[in-house]
Amino acid sequence: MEILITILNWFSQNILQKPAFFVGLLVLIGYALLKKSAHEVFAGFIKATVGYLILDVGAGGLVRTFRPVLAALDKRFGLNAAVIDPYFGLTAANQKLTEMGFIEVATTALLIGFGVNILLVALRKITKVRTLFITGHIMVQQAATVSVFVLLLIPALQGSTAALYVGLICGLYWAVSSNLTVEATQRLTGGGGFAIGHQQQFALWFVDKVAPFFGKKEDNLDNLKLPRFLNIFHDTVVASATLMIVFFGAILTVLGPEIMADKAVITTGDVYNPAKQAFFMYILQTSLTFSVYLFILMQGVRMFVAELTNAFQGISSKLLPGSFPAVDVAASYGFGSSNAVLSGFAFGLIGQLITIGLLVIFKNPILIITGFVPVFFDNAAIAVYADKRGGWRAAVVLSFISGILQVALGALAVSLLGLVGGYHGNIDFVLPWLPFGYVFENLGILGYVLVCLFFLILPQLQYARAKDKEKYYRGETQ
Ligand code: ASC
Repeated sequence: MEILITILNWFSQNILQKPAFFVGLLVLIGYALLKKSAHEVFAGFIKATVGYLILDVGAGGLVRTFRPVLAALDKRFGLNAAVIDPYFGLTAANQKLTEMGFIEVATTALLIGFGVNILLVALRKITKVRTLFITGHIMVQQAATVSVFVLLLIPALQGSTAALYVGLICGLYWAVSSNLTVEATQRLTGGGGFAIGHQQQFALWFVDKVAPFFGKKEDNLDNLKLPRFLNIFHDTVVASATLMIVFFGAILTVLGPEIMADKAVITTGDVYNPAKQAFFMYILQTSLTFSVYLFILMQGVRMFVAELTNAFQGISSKLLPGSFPAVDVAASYGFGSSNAVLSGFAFGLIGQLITIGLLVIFKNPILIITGFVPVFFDNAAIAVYADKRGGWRAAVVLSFISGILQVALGALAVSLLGLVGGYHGNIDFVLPWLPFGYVFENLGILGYVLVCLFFLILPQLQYARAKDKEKYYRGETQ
């Protein structure tokens, strides 16, 4: 017994609490199960582990660059600033979990959640769930954010089985939300055979339902003339750097050189040195440094995701033939109007900027900063799906509304969870997750149970509404 406990402790300390090795191990096991050759298993392990370590470098850099700005904003205006972006959100959630002493929960929950999803699909005759969520980097981010939601807001679940509760609800969310996107995605792609496993499944389901009320699908975005300069935003580095220059340019200009050079305020990270650099260049360098670390971080993500997806896909196709893989939302973009992605980004950004302006005018204690991932990927997807069903009006209105919600409800989420520097920000993580958070906070364990039941009921309703039950399982539109 003692030996067992020693082994478990070792495993927890060295693997579970070190996500890089945990993700590497998942890939190693996945590839071994798929009977890949030893050198492929080894290469997969290395790429997944190194990829995750690179992500850590990026995340550390973001924190270091952001801290001086956060300290100055707090000192000068009593403001907490948060970038609404899942990478900033992951960093903030992990900091919170570390403070709470639950950093290992998120990775364990990821594994449990994946298992729950597999089980729900295996029992699909009962559960009506057809989709397996295999987007690894998204699962890493969501497991961290959901851990904070569950453990912070329901202290009664903070015991030694914490990871079980978080894992169960993660698995339910992954399975059920992606299952909601089957029909909409099949309609969009003309039977592409996949569903969405990303960060806007509830929104896509909703958009697919309401878009037809806005107009005719024949009046689509292909007929809309967009300014040519928008094309530069197809490039992640250009887009994120531009956003950072705009936001940090404005913030640092308002803060001014004195406070950024004050060693009593800026206790960690780089302090501005007026003798060595013009303030304008310092602002530019700080803003661009965010893009550098985001780039590093995404590079790492790409490395481990490719391996994790292969491993997960292999496992699911062996274990669950006939199920739908739920994949990255970017897979849907090629099926929309050529203008849809950039229109969604542009109108979502306008919605975000207006709402941020209102937060500032009304002196909200939390300053929201636009992050690249939600404003681009969520709103692009919303426009793609909306345009397909209700034409350009639906795309414009719905991505604009999404931008407003991302900021307004994102600010509420930051204060509910007491996060510093960032929040997940994607549309599913304001709706439905913010209301879930309030339910957890007010009803405790009962709230947790109700949310789980809500998840379980959704696919049943979808199935009950399907006229042709065989088509439901084949994912054919009714
Ligand atoms: C996200 C996220 C990314 C992007 C990518 C889009 O939510 O974390 O890196 O969207 O998955 O293809």
